[in-house]
This record gives sequence, structure tokens and C-alpha cells, in this order.
Amino acid sequence: MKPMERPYYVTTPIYYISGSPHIGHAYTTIVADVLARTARTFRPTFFLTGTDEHGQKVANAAAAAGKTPQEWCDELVPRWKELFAAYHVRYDDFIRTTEPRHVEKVRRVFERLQMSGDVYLGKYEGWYCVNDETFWLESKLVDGRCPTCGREVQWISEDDWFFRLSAYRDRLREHFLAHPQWVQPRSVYNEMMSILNEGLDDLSISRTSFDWGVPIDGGGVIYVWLDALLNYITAIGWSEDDARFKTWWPAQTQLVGKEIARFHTIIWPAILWALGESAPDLVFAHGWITVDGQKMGKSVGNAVDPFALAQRFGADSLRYFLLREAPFGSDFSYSEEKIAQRHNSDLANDLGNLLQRTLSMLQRYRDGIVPDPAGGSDAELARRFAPLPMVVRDRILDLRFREALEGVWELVTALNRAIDERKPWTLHKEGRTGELNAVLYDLCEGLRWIAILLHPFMPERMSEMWQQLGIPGEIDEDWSSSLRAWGGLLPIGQTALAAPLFPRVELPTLA
Ligand code: ME8
Repeated sequence: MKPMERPYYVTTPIYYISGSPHIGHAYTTIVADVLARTARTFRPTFFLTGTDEHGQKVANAAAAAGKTPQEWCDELVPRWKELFAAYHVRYDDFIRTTEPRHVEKVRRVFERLQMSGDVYLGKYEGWYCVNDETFWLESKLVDGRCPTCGREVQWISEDDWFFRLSAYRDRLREHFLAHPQWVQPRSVYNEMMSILNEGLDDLSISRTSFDWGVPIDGGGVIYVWLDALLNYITAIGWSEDDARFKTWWPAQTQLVGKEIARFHTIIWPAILWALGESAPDLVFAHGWITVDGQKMGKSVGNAVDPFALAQRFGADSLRYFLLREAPFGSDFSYSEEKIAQRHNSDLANDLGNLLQRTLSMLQRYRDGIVPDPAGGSDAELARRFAPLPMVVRDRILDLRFREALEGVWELVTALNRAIDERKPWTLHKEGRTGELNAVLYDLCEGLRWIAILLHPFMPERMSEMWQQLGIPGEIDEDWSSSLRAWGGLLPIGQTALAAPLFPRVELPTLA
């Protein structure tokens, strides 16, 4: 088990509110939710998500829709909240960068940087990618386009404030060398290290030719990335509630897509250090959901509507797919056929049938009541799976979600095998009541363990399974007491045979 050192703080990127959310946005937030739900089982936890509302990209989207940026954001934010609700995401706070609680502190940061000498006035002349809200040196462009998203860049020439990022290069290198795990996966760590080895330029942190942002006294607005990164500390009381801030900061886990790793692992720690704060423990830059090898994104026109998907497959099934399909960190290609296959094989067949078979045997042989095993539980099963909860918890907190799920599936497989090998129908026919009771009990107890361990991944379906198993109350979040030993399930519970938990879905016909 991880040491109980500190409360757990996990963040997602805050999303540009330049259009409707797609499944890629749901992805990172679902991952954070699985982490937060697991961490909550044993320590105080805070999970932050939100929306990035300033900047040229959002202003352009609003203008194209004939709205003011504020109107546009106000109309779209509920869509994001609906998305997270549809996927059973339980965040602790949702921050919007247009909220006064954030804006005031961003201004305070800017004043502090001015006072500390970390910023200076200069002239910025160079390229800018509106989609990524990124300044680019001519030498970094690829065929004259943005090296990250491949879009056209625009020339800007303005008097801006600059942050002395170059002055932090040595400290950043030392930090990377002293904490080789702080940026993951390794490929991203290496990429960031080579950026540091090449050298850093100072960073323009204001814009004057444009006004949708946090205003700077004397003119201009704060660069949207400085504004946005600060959400991670403004939301938890930075500079006004020190006790609260110190409870959560530094964050244990900051999740980002790999395209924004540089902002989070080079610019972000430098800003924190300039403010006298620590860098986060871990920035994990995950891979992309791709379609035909390309990152799924709204502007590429290949984005998948997450609401329609939740309708079609069930939100929990999607959550499971996203965490099971590829090792976390790698890209993985999206297809409805893959989702359907995973759903049918793992959820409908392995798990759903296990539950259905167990409940129907209970119904047939025991009037649906969980029997007393009377000391006849399978000791081998109990011994083999005793370490599972801590193994699963550790793997989740190490962001090895696929391995965590594989661990739970070993129990699913073992229970299915127990039915085949111990043949309850024969025990019933032959009147071997003690053995029949023991095997039925073991199946229910195993399913109870599975419900608890899979709850962070599939909160709604597992709560339903809990009810079908006739266990009173909500799924107990304290794993260390509810999964201390095999045999925690009280016999006498009245189970209920209901509709299948994971109805099979038809494979979409391939074009
Ligand atoms: O970058 N696959 O916001 P954004 C996986 N506002 N994840 C994906 C994805 C895909 N195809 N598409 C999007 C921004 N994501 C800034 C962040 S943070 C201070 C500011 C996820 O709306 C992934 O987490 O472009 C990615 O980093 C994020 O959405 C980008 O969201």
C-alpha cells in the first residue's frame, strides 16, 4: 500500500471552451475520477477540473457564433458539466478561469512577478498558433506551420511582458535529474529533457493586440497559458488561505495530454518557483485517442460525440474501455467495434454472466438468500485473493489501470471456474447442502469484492450490482475494512435477480 503520507490532489487540464466537448476531453477527466475515487478510499482527496475560457481561440469561436466571449462561455459550461455527470465523474471543484476567485489571483501573480523581477518589458516578434495558443520561433515551424497541430500560424509583433524562463533552465535540469519519475511516461521525460538541453527562451506572458483575458494595469491582457496554469493553485486557496493551500499543494498527480507536456513540465514549475512554491510530484502526459492515426479533435472533424456514445454503450462501459484498452500513456485508436468487443467479452460475458448465473442459482436453490458457508469457504480462493485489494489500489495509484483491471479479472475468471468445477447444480441434485451453500456464498463474496474494486471504474454499474447482491447501504469506500478478509459478506442478504447488468450490444456493421 502507498504510504498514508498526505492528502491526495489530482487535476485535469482545464478545457478550452471553443466548442462542444468530445470523448478525448471525457477521457482525461474519467481517468482523474478513477484516481480520485480510489484515493478517497483511504485518504482525503481533492479532484479539480474546469474550463479555460480566455484567449484568442475562445474569443474567435464566440465571434463566429455572434456572441460575446462571456455569453459563449456561460452557454457552453453547462455542456461540460453535463458531460462529466453523464460519465459519473465526481469532481470536488470545477473552476472557470473567468470567475473572480481566479481572475483576482492571476492579477496578484502578475504583480508579484513584476516585483520579484521575474518579468520585464520587451518586444515580441514572431509566430503564434491560435489553436494551441502558443508562440513559436521561426526555426521550430514545420513547413511554415505549427509543429504541434499543423495549422497556419500568424505573425505578431507587439510590446509584451516576458517571463525570465531562461533563468530557470539549470534549476529545471537539476530537478529533472533529481526526480527522474516526476514526468511520465519516460518518452515524454526524455523529450522534455532534450528541450532543456537545447536551452530555453524567455516567454512572452502578455498580449496587447487583443483583449479577452485578465487585464494588466497599463494595458494588455495576461497570456492565456499563464492564466490557465494558475488554476491549479487558485482553486485551492493560494495566497489567501494558506492552511487550505498547504493541505493540497503540491499536487500528487497532474494529468495532461502529451501535446501540453511542455507547458506543464517546463513553464509551470518555473512559474511556481518564481512564486516560491514547489513543483507538483508528478505530471503524467498521456497518449491520444486517435482515428486513422490522427489525434481525435474537433477541428480535424473526427471528434466523437461522447453523449451519443454513453447512450449507445453505457457510460460505465465506456469508462471501462478507455482504461482497459491500452496501457495508460500510449495512444490508442478508437473504433466502435473495439468498444463493442470489449463490452461483450469482458463485461457482458465474463462479469455479467457470472453475476447472472450466481443470482439465478441462488434464486433456484436458496430463494435468493445468501447462505451461511458454515466454515466451508474455499480456503485456496481466500488465500489467493487476500492481497488483491492492495495490489489493485497500488496499480491504480501508479496509473497502471490496465494491470489493475487485469488483476480484478483474475478473480472474475476464478469465480467462473469455480462454478464450472464445483457444479452447484450437481451438489443440489445430490443433496450436498453444506457444499452447495459454501460455493454459493463464495460466489457472492467474490462478487462483493469485485463490486468494491471495480467501483472506481464503473461506479453506477457496480452500485447496481451491490444492490442485486442484496448488500445494505452504499458500496463501502473503506477498502481496508470491507476487504480485510474473505468472508466479510453477511449471510442472509436477499438478492434480486434483475435485468442483465451489461446487456450485449450488436457489433456495428463495418463499412
Ligand atoms: O489544451 N485523446 O485545452 P484543450 C486524448 N486549455 N486526450 C485528449 C484528446 C484526444 N484525442 N483530445 C483532447 C488545452 N484530450 C488547454 C489546457 S491546462 C492549464 C490548459 C484531452 O481543450 C487531453 O487531456 O485543447 C488534452 O491535454 C486536453 O484534452 C486538451 O484540451
